[in-house]
Parts: sequence; structure tokens; C-alpha cells
Amino acid sequence: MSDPTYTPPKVWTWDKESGGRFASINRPIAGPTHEKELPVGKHPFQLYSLGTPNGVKVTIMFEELLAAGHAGAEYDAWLINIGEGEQFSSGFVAVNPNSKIPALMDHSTTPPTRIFESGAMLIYLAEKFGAFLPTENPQRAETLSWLMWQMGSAPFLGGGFGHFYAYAPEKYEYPINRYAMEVKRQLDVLDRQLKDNEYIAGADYTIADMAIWPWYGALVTGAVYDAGEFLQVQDYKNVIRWMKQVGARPAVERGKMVNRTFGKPESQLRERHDASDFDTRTQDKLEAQS
Ligand SMILES: N[C@@H](CCC(=O)N[C@@H](CS)C(=O)NCC(=O)O)C(=O)O
Repeated sequence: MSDPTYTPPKVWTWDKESGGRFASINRPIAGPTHEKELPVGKHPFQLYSLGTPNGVKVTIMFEELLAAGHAGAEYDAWLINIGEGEQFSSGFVAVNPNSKIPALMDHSTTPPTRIFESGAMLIYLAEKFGAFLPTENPQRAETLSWLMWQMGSAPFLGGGFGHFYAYAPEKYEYPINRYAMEVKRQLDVLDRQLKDNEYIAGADYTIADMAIWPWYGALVTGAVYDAGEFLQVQDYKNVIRWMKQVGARPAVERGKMVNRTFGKPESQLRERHDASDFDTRTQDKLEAQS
């Protein structure tokens, strides 16, 4: 193990060998690394994504909209392999200058509209279809407050706790303590809110649930970062009740399969171009054909 103390030099320089999972794709500069256009399918919405929590928020929203009868929400979901640096192609950067999944194009507008940041996509789609975002205050303000809470909080869970507990090349007590404390505090925030409310923003299921469930719903199953015991997630009983309730929605079950590249083959629909793909193109079926 290297020396756990560090004296920063006067000027930070890029250490390409910093180690840890994702070290090979982390760079201190933005912009494309290579020229490549993105594919465009037949539907109004073109989603370029991966089945991580940030990607799943948006595929849940699309599946919920379609289940609610909004046929205009049909979408193609293309797989972006971030481990291979596909988020740095010229086509992807043109949709999301921040080079992170998910990235979305709405081809039903002239010219087509680009949307980046998963929270912005949820608001855009909710406003476009008049669904899952209350139009009147205080419910609208409450929903947007919780949506922004998720966008501000999850980096402490993923980039903070998850990075130092699961991905860093060596384990250090200081950052793990710091972020475990913060994540447990966040879980307690949710647990208290869900004690008196069926859903995150009150009595109705909204985009706030869709944003928070893929991160904190997964966390209380113990599956995320294999940290269930460490964080004692079973203590957050109201979050667990809500996690199960939201997870049982058929649109949520479908949404979490889209662009998924891990887990059981039957749970992976790596690309979605048609509603029938859930029946015919999951990974187990594709592998059986090859
Ligand atoms: N705030 C962004 C976060 C997106 C994000 O962090 N995406 C990750 C995957 S979950 C990513 O694309 N990472 C690739 C990289 O950092 O190069 C959002 O919610 O859309």
C-alpha cells in the first residue's frame, strides 16, 4: 500500500496511471477523441445510453409514458459502451458536451432537440406529454425539489462512497467514513419522507420516484457496491417498502432491462428498437439463436 498521506504539488498534473476502475476513461479534458456519427432509428426519440442508474431513470420514464398511452414517446435505445470510450465520439459529444450517458435527441421537433442530463430529460418528457409532473404548486415544487435532490445527492453516493468503497485501487478510512456517513444520512432523509408519504413527492408517483429509485432503491437491496451489510440498509424500512412498490410496476421492470449489459441474460435488453424486443431480443434469446 502506498503512503496514505499526500502533499499536493504546486500544479496538478495528469497521472494517467492513477489506477482504479474507470481510470482508463477518465481525462481532464472535454471534447471528442474520435470522429463517429451516432445511429438514428425510426422512432421520434433516440436515446444513447447504458443500463446504469442514470440511464435507467430515462428508460423507466419512456416505458411509463408508453404504458400510459403516449404513443409519441416511442424510442430507440442505443447502447453506449462507456468502458470503450464511446461517450467521446464526435456524434455523442454533439448531443452531450459532458460526455456522459444518457444523451437524448427528440426528432419530433424541427430542428431536432438535444437533451443532456437525466434530470433535464425527465422534465422535458414530463412537460412534453403532460405526465408524471404535477402542474400545480405545491406538488410541482415538491416534485422538482426531490428531483434536484437526487441530482445533487447521487454523486456523493456514486462518485464518493462507491468510488472509494468499491472502485479505488486501495481502501482509505477517511474518504470511506466521510461518504458512508453522507450516504446513510441521505437514506435517512428518504426514510423519513417515505414514512408519511406513499411516494417521494406525496400521494402520486412522479418523475422524482423515477429518478431516485434506480439509485437508492437499488442501494437498499444491498446489490449496489455490495455494501448492504456495511451500510445496514435493512434499517431503512420505509425506503424498502417504496423500493418494492415501485419495482413491481411493469414499466419499471421493463425500463431497468433496457441497455443493461450485466446480470442474468434474460434481464438484458441491450438495445431496444421496438416494444416487441422485450419478448424476442433479450440476451438469452439472442445467444440461443447464435
Ligand atoms: N448528472 C449526469 C450523470 C451522468 C453520468 O455520470 N453518467 C456516467 C454513467 S452512470 C457516465 O456516462 N460515465 C462515463 C464517463 O464518466 O466517462 C446525469 O444524471 O445524466
